[in-house]
Amino acid sequence: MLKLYGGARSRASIVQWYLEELNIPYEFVLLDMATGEHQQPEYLAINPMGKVPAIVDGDFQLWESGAIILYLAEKYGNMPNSLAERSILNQWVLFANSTLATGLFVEASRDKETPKLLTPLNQMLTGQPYMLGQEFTVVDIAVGSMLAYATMMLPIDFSPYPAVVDYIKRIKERSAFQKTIGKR
Ligand SMILES: N[C@@H](CCC(=O)N[C@@H](CS)C(=O)NCC(=O)O)C(=O)O
Repeated sequence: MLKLYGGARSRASIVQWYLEELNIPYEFVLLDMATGEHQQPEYLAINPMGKVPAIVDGDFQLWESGAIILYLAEKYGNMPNSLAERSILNQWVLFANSTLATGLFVEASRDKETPKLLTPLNQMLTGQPYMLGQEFTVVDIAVGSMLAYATMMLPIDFSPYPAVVDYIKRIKERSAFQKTIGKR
């Protein structure tokens, strides 16, 4: 069975959310990060960076949440066949974990970056329920988790972006989200 390594409150919840969405059996290996279990040789053999999440799927080991959800989409989800369409999925997952995460979570640049990022997202989400259109995809795991975390953790006023607000509400209503990130 696939093993997901994470801490009690960590980005492992993003991967766990997607595993629940895909209905994949998994074992959650809870590391005691307070005592540094993620820095012990046993875990460093899985992720030498000493960060969570990581997965072990049979003989295969993988870390970085974005890489893991793209792997799961590839293996169990519904990845498109064309290079162009797959690249768009990669684009959004990388955007979520780099540009969007940095823009929202780095306090020094938050005020400048938030309108630049949320205005186009609001435009995109006006008239479509999910990031790529009518279907929930791995992109919603990446972008949706980042936006949902932002509402839970950051003093950002989302009211100028009503389509983003509706989107986050839609994301938070999903039962797989409630079982994972929403449990925080
Ligand atoms: N970009 C990485 C970030 C991983 C990360 O920083 N994880 C945190 C927990 S949310 C961690 O393991 N921190 C432990 C440490 O830095 O010692 C990902 O998305 O997987």
